[in-house]
Amino acid sequence: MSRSLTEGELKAFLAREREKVESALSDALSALLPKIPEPFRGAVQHGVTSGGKRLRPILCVAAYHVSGGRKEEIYPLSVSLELIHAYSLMHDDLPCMDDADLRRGEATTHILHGEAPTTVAGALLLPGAALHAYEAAEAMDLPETACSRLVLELCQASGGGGMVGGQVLDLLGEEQELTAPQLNDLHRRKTGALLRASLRMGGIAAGVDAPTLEGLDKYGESIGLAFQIADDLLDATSSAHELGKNPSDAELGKSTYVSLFGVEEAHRKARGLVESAEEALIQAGLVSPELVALARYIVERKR
Ligand code: GRG
Repeated sequence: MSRSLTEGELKAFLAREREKVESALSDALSALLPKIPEPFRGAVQHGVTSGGKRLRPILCVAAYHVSGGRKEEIYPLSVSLELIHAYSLMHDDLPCMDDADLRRGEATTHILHGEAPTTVAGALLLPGAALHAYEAAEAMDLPETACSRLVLELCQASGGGGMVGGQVLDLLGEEQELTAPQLNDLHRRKTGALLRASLRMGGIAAGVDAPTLEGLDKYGESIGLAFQIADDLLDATSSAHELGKNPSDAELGKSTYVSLFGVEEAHRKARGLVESAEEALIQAGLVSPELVALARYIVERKR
């Protein structure tokens, strides 16, 4: 069994990492906000700073560290992933998508700031994140090829073959019973692609060789799917108040791992994927109690 962090160590690790991520996000916002007219800034600010677990940057930094990377400038690079994630949640909550009024226990961005500013905020964050990633990679003194590759990873994960494509499949799949392969394809793109890119970008920033990148990739793919199964389990077994968000998957008529397999089997699948993630690290010779603990946290979290 791989070495993990104790509960206390994980709590301290997450708190420490979140603080650094928040600080890098605040710097990123200071660069982005002056580029848009003042009335639109509140929506961007809210979407990016209204809480969240900050898992994607934390995974990116952990992958960088286990790959031998030591520069503090990894934090600015890692938050490019969070800028994409923030845009996706803001747009996902819009009336033309999931029409949600509650997220992270608070009113959603369009409820507080209006639909047009929220649409603008998402549109600003998408290229803003790519630009931020490139500039952060340059500030790490990475070679030009690595800087371009990092932006490529971010854009591929966010685009039609990744998150946006997955969201389209999700919208088209409402009120339909999807098969397991269809559900896997949807979530590998919608949720999994950005999580997987988090690991890959950490590895690329550290200059890993191909087999190590492959190990991080496999870990990322497994936790990406495990994350979604855990999300479906939480959605099916917790109230909107406990989760701090609405509407539920059932209210939206969505197929989920729980509707397809039931609670027990979904739990079993999520645990199996965590084991696969740990195995991928072992196979690549990557020793990271942090990544092991994060994989377990992803399926045991309560939010
Ligand atoms: C134009 C079709 C089109 C799409 C735009 C809206 C969109 C792009 C993509 C939606 C992607 C999406 C909402 C994926 C869900 C991912 C997910 C499970 C989010 C929850 O992640 P957590 O738990 O959130 O990490 P916190 O709140 O902790 O940040």
